[in-house]
Amino acid sequence: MAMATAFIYLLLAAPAFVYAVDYTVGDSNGWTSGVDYTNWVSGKTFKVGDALIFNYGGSHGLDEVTKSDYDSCVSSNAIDSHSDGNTRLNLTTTGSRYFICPTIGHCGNGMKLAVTVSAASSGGNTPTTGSSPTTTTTPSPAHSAATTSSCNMMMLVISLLVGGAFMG
Ligand SMILES: *[C@@H]1O[C@H](CO)[C@@H](O)[C@H](O)[C@H]1NC(C)=O
Ligand SMILES: [Cu+2]
Repeated sequence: MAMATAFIYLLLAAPAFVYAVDYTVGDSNGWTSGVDYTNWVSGKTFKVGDALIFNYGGSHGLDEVTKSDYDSCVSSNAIDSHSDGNTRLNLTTTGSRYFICPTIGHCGNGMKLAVTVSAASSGGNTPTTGSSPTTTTTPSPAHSAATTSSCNMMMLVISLLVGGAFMG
């Protein structure tokens, strides 16, 4: 039974990993001069669990800054600075993040990136209430259609596992 329960949690947690995306900033160009990062960002959706990977040469750096410093290309109050040439940033919280290159003139010429991170997809939620595999719960009327169908899916999975546990 413990095995079955562990398996259910694995199934619930899986979507968060399935949809996590590692974004290489600027794709093959990397983090450098002459790339339009506003264009690179457009059409992309960043979610908690995704990561940004910055690849850059020694003439560049990576500073995370406030929006106002991003707007005015000021790196002296950087929240965080990196210069290792291959920086991975895990997006662990929702909200906007701002990055600039601190090398003189680069940010002004467009070497700056703003991303907005939204919550992970709802399928990745982990349950907070213990729905024991041996009890059946009736979806409450408050459930949305989407939630109800995922509840039904859950009950199916649980039934299969409980069935499997008895047979095995
Ligand atoms: C970022 O995520 C990767 C992959 O999930 C993990 O290996 C790494 O330890 C994380 N880094 C930090 C600083 O949390
Ligand atoms: Cu630069």
